[in-house]
Amino acid sequence: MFQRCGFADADADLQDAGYVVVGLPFDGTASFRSGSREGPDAIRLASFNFESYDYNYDLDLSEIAICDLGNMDLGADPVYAEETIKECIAFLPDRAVPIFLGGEHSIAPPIAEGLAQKGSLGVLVLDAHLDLRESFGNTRYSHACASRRILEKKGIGAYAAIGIRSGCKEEFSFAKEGGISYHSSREVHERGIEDVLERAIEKMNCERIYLSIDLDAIDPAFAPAVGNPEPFGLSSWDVSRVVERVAPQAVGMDINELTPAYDHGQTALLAARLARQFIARKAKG
Ligand SMILES: [Mn+2]
Repeated sequence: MFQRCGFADADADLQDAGYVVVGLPFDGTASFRSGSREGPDAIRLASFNFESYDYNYDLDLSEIAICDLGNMDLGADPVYAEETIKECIAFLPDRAVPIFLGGEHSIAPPIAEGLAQKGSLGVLVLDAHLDLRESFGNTRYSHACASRRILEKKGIGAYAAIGIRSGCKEEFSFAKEGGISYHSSREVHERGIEDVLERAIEKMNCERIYLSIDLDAIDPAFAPAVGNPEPFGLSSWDVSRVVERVAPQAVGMDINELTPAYDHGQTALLAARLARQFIARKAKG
């Protein structure tokens, strides 16, 4: 009789919630394929494909207090979007672990800034791209500058990127000169995700981690519907392993860059499954 909406099993009110889902439908700086503003609702729709019971952790997501606040009205101006996202972080109760559904990757810097105000924060980024440009397309707020902006935020005590396989020469020089920790997808392919992940986390050496998943970190074979697809990426298993390892100490996560118009559903399904795994793993403790 009534159409389902919101993320599956997210039927709690904000004041009771341990987890809060927020849609950030912003794609104002998209540089190749736009449409990630449709991402949050595509992930929500895909989330209904899955059982509420997660056999990996032997718990039922319908018994976990999850709230879906819906989508923020972010418009198309990146400055406005950044300010609005910061207001959202300040508004969220500390008790609720946020899961942000993008939207393009430029949603991550204001989230990291807001969460860093609540305590020193390490940011772990999964991405094909270094995103270390000073500016791109005439704006410093571009999704191609996301990691550069994250690194500039106050309270970011540590940073690492995994899945890297694209950037301009200046970005790689900037990373090298600044001692910025990044791991290529080739490294993951050759040494395995466990080894790379442990090295990255050990070097970060921090208690509070924010996990930002740009879906283009994953190989286009598994996640084709992204703004800037790059072959030779991580597998779905690699990313699942990252979620499993990081969730217990994570203070939040985002999944960004899903462009549903280029999907046959598999990218949205993977995004939804990763979000559900994050919640289940964290709830397991
Ligand atoms: Mn990227």
